[in-house]
Amino acid sequence: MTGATLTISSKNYSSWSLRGWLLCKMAGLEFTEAMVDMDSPDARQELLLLTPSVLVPRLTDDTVDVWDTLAIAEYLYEIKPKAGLFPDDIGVRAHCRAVAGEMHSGFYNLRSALPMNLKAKHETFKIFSGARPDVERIKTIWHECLDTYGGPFLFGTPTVADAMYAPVCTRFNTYSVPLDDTLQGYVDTIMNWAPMVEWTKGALEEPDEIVELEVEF
Ligand SMILES: N[C@@H](CCC(=O)N[C@@H](CS)C(=O)NCC(=O)O)C(=O)O
Repeated sequence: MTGATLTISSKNYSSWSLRGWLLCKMAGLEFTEAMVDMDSPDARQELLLLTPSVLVPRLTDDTVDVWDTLAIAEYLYEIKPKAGLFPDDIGVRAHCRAVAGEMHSGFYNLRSALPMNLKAKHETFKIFSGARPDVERIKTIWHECLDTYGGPFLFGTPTVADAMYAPVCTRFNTYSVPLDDTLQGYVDTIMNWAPMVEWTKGALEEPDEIVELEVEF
């Protein structure tokens, strides 16, 4: 097979698919989407079995196979160095990697208590006490970045960090998490960002009720 293919699952529910897809868009990669068909267990199984981790996203670029979101980010940064996926300055780049890594390796309580669901809207939602420190830590990270680099994205222009936190923006919207003006401004920036608008449109067009995915992602 030639060219790049990104294997993803539900646009409504799969936060890791969203991250991988945003990264490919930000890199300016020409790629084909391979959707895991949630209505067909056989097709889903077949596609997922192609992915060593049995998880999505998975990027296949000619003979190169990458199946972890952070690894996809680093691969895209290497093949598209001018796309700005990471900041130019080495210190700022390290900060960006730390912020992106913190999302990649943590926030389990937030991810399980507030699953991504772009179609849903809860006007009032009591956040499980275990997830509250995650919410507060994310608010702190965002404030530090926006104050230091001046916004509108975490590091000024879109970087890997924004792709990592974009699903959190959708969750804060879905579950009406109270935010101050600065943080709400950041959430609005992400939700109105062209690739995010494109992804959201796809999510809203998906069939309803993929019940087994009403859990963490
Ligand atoms: N650490 C992995 C996490 C990937 C992950 O958990 N993906 C979920 C979807 S959001 C998945 O593939 N779940 C299995 C399934 O859909 O059956 C990464 O960075 O890519």
